[in-house]
Amino acid sequence: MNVNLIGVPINYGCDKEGAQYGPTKLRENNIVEVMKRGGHQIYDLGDIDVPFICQEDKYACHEKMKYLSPIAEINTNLAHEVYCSLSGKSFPFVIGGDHALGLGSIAGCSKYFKEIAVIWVDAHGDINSYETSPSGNIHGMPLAASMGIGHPILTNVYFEGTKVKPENVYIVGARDLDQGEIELAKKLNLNLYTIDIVKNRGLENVIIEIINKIKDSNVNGVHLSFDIDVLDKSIVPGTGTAVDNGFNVEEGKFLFDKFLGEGFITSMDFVELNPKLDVDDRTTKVCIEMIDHIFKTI
Ligand code: 5AB
Ligand code: MN
Ligand code: MN
Ligand code: MN
Repeated sequence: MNVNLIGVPINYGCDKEGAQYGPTKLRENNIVEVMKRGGHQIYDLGDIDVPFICQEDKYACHEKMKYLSPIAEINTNLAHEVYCSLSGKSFPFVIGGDHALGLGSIAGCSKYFKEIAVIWVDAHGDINSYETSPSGNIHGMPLAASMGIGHPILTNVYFEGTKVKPENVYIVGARDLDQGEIELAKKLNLNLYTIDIVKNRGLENVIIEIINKIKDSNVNGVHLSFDIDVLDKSIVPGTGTAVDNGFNVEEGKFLFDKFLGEGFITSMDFVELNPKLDVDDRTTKVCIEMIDHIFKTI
């Protein structure tokens, strides 16, 4: 398979020093060579441009959302790169950087396929808007914005309107949801598989249910967005919002086996590595191990 590797060295969405070094750190650790081990043709398209914005200007565009305008710009460029990759029959593999980039990936995927499903694997829901966000950090909002909820500057990134219908969104592994997110998930009747549900019903059963639901829906593309904080806090010290009671490495790999083995995933994000917070490169090593597994499975 042809794969386009796209880096997004962004930390404006998490407002924490270090997440912007994710793509460089992964390249230093031979991500391209590791991806090639799966027998794929890898094209490293380099990094999306992330302009420097000083801290003082973080609320320049909106009093409750940090770095709104640059995040929208960066995501527009990312969306087009994802769209062009798909048009050229290459699988987009987007590495972060914080999860604000999910907005651009989904927008590009949606423009190409029209009807898409999104599998959001994350300790968090990332379905806040500026009204519900406790932090003003946009990495907690991309999935809501992709469903058309939030500020128009976010919901209209790349093209006007909704990128993915709520019924086609699947959140897996959530265990740290804000009150407003819980209410929205109820209101939209989202396919929300919290860690409690996954542990009660079994990871395999949950994955099979999601696969069947997606196959029964009329989508043409499936975007898998993987936030490494879905893994347990003890495994990923190098991420900005680590949460305990998460998946172990084997469960993470199992999830990729099942979803990627199905052959219906058409693009992916791999986000939220923060090398500055890492301890002895432990999180980088886990990321490389997962990426190795992904490209041997895909
Ligand atoms: B991540 C929180 N819900 O909105 C917020 O890492 C955390 O992309 C968001 O999943 C975490 O600030 C965003 C408290
Ligand atoms: Mn996330
Ligand atoms: Mn998260
Ligand atoms: Mn995070």
